[in-house]
Amino acid sequence: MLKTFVSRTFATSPAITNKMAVPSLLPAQIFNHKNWLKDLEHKKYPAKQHVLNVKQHFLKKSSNFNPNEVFFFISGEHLTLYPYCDQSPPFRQNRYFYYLTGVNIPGSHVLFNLKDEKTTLFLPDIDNDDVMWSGMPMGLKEAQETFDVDEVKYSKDLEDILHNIATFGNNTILTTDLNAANNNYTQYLMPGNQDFFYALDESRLIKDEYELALMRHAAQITDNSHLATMSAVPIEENEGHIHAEFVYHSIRQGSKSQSYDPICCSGPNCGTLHYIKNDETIGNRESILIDAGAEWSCYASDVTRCWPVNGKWSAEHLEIYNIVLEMQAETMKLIKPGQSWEELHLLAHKIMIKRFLGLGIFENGTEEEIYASGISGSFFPHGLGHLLGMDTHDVGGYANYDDPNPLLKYLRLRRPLKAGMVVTDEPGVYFSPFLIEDGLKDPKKAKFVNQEVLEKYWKIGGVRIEDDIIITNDGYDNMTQITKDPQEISKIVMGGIQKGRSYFHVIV
Ligand SMILES: [Mn+2]
Repeated sequence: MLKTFVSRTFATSPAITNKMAVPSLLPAQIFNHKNWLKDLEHKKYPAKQHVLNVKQHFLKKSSNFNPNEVFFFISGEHLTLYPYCDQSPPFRQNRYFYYLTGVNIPGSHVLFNLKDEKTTLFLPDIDNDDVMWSGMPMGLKEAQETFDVDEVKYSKDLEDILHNIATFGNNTILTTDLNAANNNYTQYLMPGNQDFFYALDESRLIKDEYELALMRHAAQITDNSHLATMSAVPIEENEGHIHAEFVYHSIRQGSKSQSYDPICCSGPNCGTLHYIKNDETIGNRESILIDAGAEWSCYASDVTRCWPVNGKWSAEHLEIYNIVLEMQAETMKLIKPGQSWEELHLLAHKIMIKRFLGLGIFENGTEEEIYASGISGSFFPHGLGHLLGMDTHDVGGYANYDDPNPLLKYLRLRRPLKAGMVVTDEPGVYFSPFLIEDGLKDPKKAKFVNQEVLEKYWKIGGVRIEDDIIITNDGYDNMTQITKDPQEISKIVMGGIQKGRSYFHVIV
């Protein structure tokens, strides 16, 4: 029997056997299915190295403290309840806490002594009610074996320990902020120190091999989920079905959380950058855009693909798709340490302008004049890409949302590339009435736009292509393997359509 990737088939149905001739696009045939997690077996999340990274960056920056009198303290997230309700929102660990511990247990804390470089993890006290409802939590011995920390204690010891540190000499206990998770200890803590934030963010900026393996695994789940979604058009009548398909396949692969709310749009909705309504009927619209990424062990992936609903690209859709593909390919080629990200972002604008002149959407000016007018920002309003890590828009990019250059305003990464960073390369071209009409109000911009030609493109909404890229010592490594070749995409979509609705497991 065909070992099918779309595993929700009715394997015994004779109808399926008849359809065996359809070329099956199993991920194993497309992706190099290396098991990245295998490399991590018998290794701990490198929390100790992480806390030492933070210390090193902190000492380089901070001259206000005697390092022998400084402690770092961060509380992980607690489980909170919805108001007037005994249920809690999905648990999402504090990323700074996770970076220093690798611990995903609600109600934990970490303390680091810069002088002796000792890390102490505090687990939540055992609560009999919790044990009844949720089972026995991890104990001290198991935690010591599991996590890369020097010592594990229960939280009941924390008050005395912090009190002793804070009342001795000139000690300072730095924390990020005062919040619900650390409000029992606020009197001992100094929040908001900018050097501490700087040290945390600079450390998180550069990913080590362990973190990269987690991210590669997340990217692999995402590749498979995009492939599944792209090949199941017969059961995707509504944008919500696309959303459901992606999440279903992510969970089947062990990823219970998405890195962010999936953006699943059709037709003109593809022009809304963070469209998350995901609830309209696709009907006879021609374009799909899905921006979705599975999360693995608190590490994110973030990938966007577009496809034609019936598998056949309309001329306009393919024209725009190829422009975005070129914007991505040309910028990606130049990715290496030392490269200015602003320069790549602006290069993507220049490519778009050149191709828009070719299509006749832009007219009445040279590439330089049109670039200088800023009108390209109405069609490519967001940044070329952002840092990716535990957060989808990861720390350390130092965006300048007040930049007087409107083309750079929304660029979330404003520093030269460095080996060990992970970035997304995600150019896009959109036909959003809101953005374009706003641009057309300015006659200095409007004169370059042929509105009659523009008419043909509204139906597409937009195209974005987004991959997850590791900056290496001499270039880059693209973690994203799901195809972006328009012909291959066509084949995958049509392969799914040929299988017909009955091929898929769908109850309603
Ligand atoms: Mn992104």
